[in-house]
Amino acid sequence: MKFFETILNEARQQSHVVIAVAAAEDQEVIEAVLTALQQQLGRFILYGNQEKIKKAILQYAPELFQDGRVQIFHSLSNEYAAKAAVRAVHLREATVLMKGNVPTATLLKEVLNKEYGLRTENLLSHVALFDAPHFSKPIIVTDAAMNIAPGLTEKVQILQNAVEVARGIGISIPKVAPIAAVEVVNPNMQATMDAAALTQMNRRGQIKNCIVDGPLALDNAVSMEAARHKGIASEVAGDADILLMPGIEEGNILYKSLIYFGQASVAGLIDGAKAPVVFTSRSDSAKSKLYSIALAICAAKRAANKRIWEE
Ligand code: COD
Repeated sequence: MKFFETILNEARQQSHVVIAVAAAEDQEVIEAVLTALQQQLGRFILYGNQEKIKKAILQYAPELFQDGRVQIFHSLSNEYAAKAAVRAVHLREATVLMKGNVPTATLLKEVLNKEYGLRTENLLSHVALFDAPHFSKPIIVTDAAMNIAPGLTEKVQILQNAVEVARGIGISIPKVAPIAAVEVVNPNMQATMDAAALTQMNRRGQIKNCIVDGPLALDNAVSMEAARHKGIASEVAGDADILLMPGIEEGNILYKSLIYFGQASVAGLIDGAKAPVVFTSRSDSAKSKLYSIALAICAAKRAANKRIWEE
């Protein structure tokens, strides 16, 4: 996992970043937080059942109680923990939010809260970065967890969020493949129509900082041999950095296939909000949770730099 090591190194340089964890009293979440602290990644505010959190920390790494990089705030329930963690980011007490032991929809509803949430004028979307020893390069899949059935307008923003994340980890002009079942436009297949429109929007400068070409089927997006076999002449075919999936079902299935069949490691976050949200499934390994924290720290740094340029 060479690429994830690079991201960990990059994130280590942002030691001032504060991560608010919503419902931290989960063994895997605590393990990820403690590993992150041991790896010198940021500082943490943990919301949830104080007694359980303390017990878990004392069990795994009692020395971390002393160094002041972790604070605990008691919450009566996981819902309150989600609210409190979101509020902390809203009030800029923290710069990254992390999902702990709380259902996805509960946390997302808090993030979207109009009064104290983390909404911006952008669409929020899920971005997952995968790497595996046999991959020739890391690959981003979006959106596997937030937007259920995006239309063209939403796909533009999902794509742009993924491009921002890619640029945050050093892929300056990412190649984007809008994925469909086939690589030709078929008016009966909406994914191919959207892919063609996105490609043209990119050519006309409506979608910037990336090269978009589609529709592409999964094989000719990631395999040069498959692309050549189909006679596809494209800068993206066989070399995509970002796979834009047609909907949440396809995105989620690809996400889990890469982990379970492809032995890939993943780092996941929600982008487009006021702050990146570390977003992993319960089934993701502690390593994946660590990589997700590192990826979110890199995204927070890029967002901060962008704000400075824009102000
Ligand atoms: N970005 C920005 N604003 C949004 C977004 C978004 N992606 N989604 C909804 N909003 C805004 C709307 O404009 C509206 O103002 C408000 O939020 C509520 O919108 P609803 O009523 O459409 O949304 P909710 O609250 O019913 O649902 C939003 C969820 C994100 C919870 C919903 O889309 C969802 O359940 N997504 C799938 C999550 C999931 O189960 N993932 C599983 C894999 S881990």
